[in-house]
Amino acid sequence: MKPQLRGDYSRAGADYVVAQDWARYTSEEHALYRRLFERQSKLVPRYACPEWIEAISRLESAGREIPRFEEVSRPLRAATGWEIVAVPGLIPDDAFFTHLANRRFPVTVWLRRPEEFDYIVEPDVFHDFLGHVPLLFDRVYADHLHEYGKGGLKAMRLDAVKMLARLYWFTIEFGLMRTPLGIRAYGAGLLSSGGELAYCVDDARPRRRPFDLERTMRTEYQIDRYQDTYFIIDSFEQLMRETAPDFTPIYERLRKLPALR
Ligand code: HBI
Ligand code: FE
Repeated sequence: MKPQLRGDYSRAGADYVVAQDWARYTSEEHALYRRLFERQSKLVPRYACPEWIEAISRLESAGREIPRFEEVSRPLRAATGWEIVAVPGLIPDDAFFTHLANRRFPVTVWLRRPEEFDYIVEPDVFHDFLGHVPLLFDRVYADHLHEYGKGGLKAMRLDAVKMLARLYWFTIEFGLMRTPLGIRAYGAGLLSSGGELAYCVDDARPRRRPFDLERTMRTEYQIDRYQDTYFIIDSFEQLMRETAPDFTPIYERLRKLPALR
């Protein structure tokens, strides 16, 4: 792993799973989590997709304190067969994809520091939990992410992870959805962001393109600022349908083409 990663990887097994050790969170950390949640709560009624809003309403304790993963895994298993596993932070692609391919979503155990309230580069428990986990209660999204995990393992064999990672970035992390209420966010990087959640919907500057599989795979992204380009899906069914084909010939074709912005 890259040495600058923050988490404690010394206790992680080969699958990078650790114990959440919930009792170790301090009351300051729970309070910081609650403040992060409260800020997002003011934004999501206007900017989050309906599936996310529906799911979060079922997780009543989600905003009070840092959640106990096991307590959320129980209803999640019943709903879509997914569960949460605790990890020290970013993990290698093969471990990440293997978890997804087995309906296990890796959630980082640690919480950002107070001075990172507005912005953090590495995913923390707030991003991973609040951004990703609620949508795993949605049957179609849940099935899609399972397929993505299997596709990731295949992309590794085909040396195409970079292209697949762009698809992930512009959908699962920064995706927009057209709804009867207007454009809404379903990407976890948006749902967990204090600034970009309104920006991605309201601001005139970014490009907003209809979802285009090959274009997402060719589009470069920035990890340290708001996106220049967002892709809009019509529904999770559309995302599922358009990502269903075998990517092998697509990768072969696209790897010879220049990247887009
Ligand atoms: N690890 N914990 C964690 N979370 C991620 O989102 C993640 C990861 N490792 C690799 C990875 N994402 C990406 O390389 C893939 O989605 C492409
Ligand atoms: Fe994420």
